[in-house]
Amino acid sequence: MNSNLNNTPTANRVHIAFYGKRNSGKSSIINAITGQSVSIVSEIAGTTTDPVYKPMEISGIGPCMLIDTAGFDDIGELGEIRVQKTEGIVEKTDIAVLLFSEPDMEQELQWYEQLLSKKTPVITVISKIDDNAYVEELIEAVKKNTNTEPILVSAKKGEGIFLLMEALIKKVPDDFEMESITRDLIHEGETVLLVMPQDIQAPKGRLILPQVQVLRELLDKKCLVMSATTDKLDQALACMKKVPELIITDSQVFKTVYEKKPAESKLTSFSMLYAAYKGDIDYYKEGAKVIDALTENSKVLIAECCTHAPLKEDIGREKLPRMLRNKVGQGLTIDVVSGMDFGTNLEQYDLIIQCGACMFNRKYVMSRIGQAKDKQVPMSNYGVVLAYLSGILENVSI
Ligand SMILES: Nc1nc2c(ncn2[C@@H]2O[C@H](COP(=O)(O)OP(=O)(O)O)[C@@H](O)[C@H]2O)c(=O)[nH]1
Ligand SMILES: [Mg+2]
Repeated sequence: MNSNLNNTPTANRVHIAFYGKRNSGKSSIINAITGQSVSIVSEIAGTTTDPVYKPMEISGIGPCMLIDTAGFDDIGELGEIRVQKTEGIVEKTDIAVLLFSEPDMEQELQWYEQLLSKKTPVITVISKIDDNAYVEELIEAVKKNTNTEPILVSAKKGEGIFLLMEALIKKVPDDFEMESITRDLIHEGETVLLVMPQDIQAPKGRLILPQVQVLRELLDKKCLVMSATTDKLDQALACMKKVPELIITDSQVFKTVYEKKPAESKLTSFSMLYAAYKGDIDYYKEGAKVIDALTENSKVLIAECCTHAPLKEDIGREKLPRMLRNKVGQGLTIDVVSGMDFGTNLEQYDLIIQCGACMFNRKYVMSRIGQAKDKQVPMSNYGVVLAYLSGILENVSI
């Protein structure tokens, strides 16, 4: 993942994934779109093994991420693993391109249903039309079974690629460009104070992604921005001619900042803003309140996205568990999962606490929330829980 200022972060790109049987021509279409050999094309079925990610810019869409998957008809032990990986991709697909290349389309239609159940827009494609004896038959069957108008493509001859791009542009979800991270909390010409302790957790020599993105957005909004570490908070406030309209703080020092802030200043945290930007803030708030009802017999799942080597005072592995156990009792069971792993038996938990998910896209986080809701498990988020445990959730602007 890149948090370079020049690059659009992966999580903010429209994720477009290609699904189809082995050899249906997925890699060839991606290559035709990107105009370069991103994925290895081969007549040997199963050439694309792990999903291949290609970041690119499509005019009309903006920054996107093309994802080439292994065929969903893959066989054998390894094949099964590849199909599982493809299933994982479904969770983060914003737009799916589903290829049909032969009359037996039972699997294609199963994947179509699965994508629809995730509310993912699907573009159907009939591939290899320059050398496909079943084109007419396929058009009829796809129309009948999916109620979509398939796009006819020959990657070899470059036919239909432009139509496919047009279809992609039309399918970009309306809510994709979440208007802004700071939403209506701040406007042009207003003053914001950012409290950003650069402690042991902070990467050397740079800011973390949420800080970079918020700062950039505030500059785009033409706000006046002052930044300070926690120990310089008093000085920062003292040197401002009028109090800042908004203070955005690192959650770890929420309480300190709340106690020191001018009454007129609204207060929020980077992680609360992200919780709302990436997830369902109302569900998270409800989830945090469940903490009061936890007992030593309860089970909590902490889900973090980064697979970083945990540092001392790691929030997910040390700080939150300690705060929770201090409140509930030392016997409280807390499991921690990281990366794409989200646990399969969610129903055993009384509460799930998700990290800020700065590396994942909104679609993926919403899919996790959907799973929790399906199993009726309350879910919250690091920033929201920290605000709740500090006793100031109701005083946070969001
Ligand atoms: N005739 C023809 N062959 C194609 C076309 N697209 C792909 N192929 C061939 O079909 C085979 C599989 O293509 P590939 O893109 O690797 O399929 P994937 O397994 O779905 O990624 C290769 O031999 C390609 O050259 C097409 O539009 N027309
Ligand atoms: Mg391939």
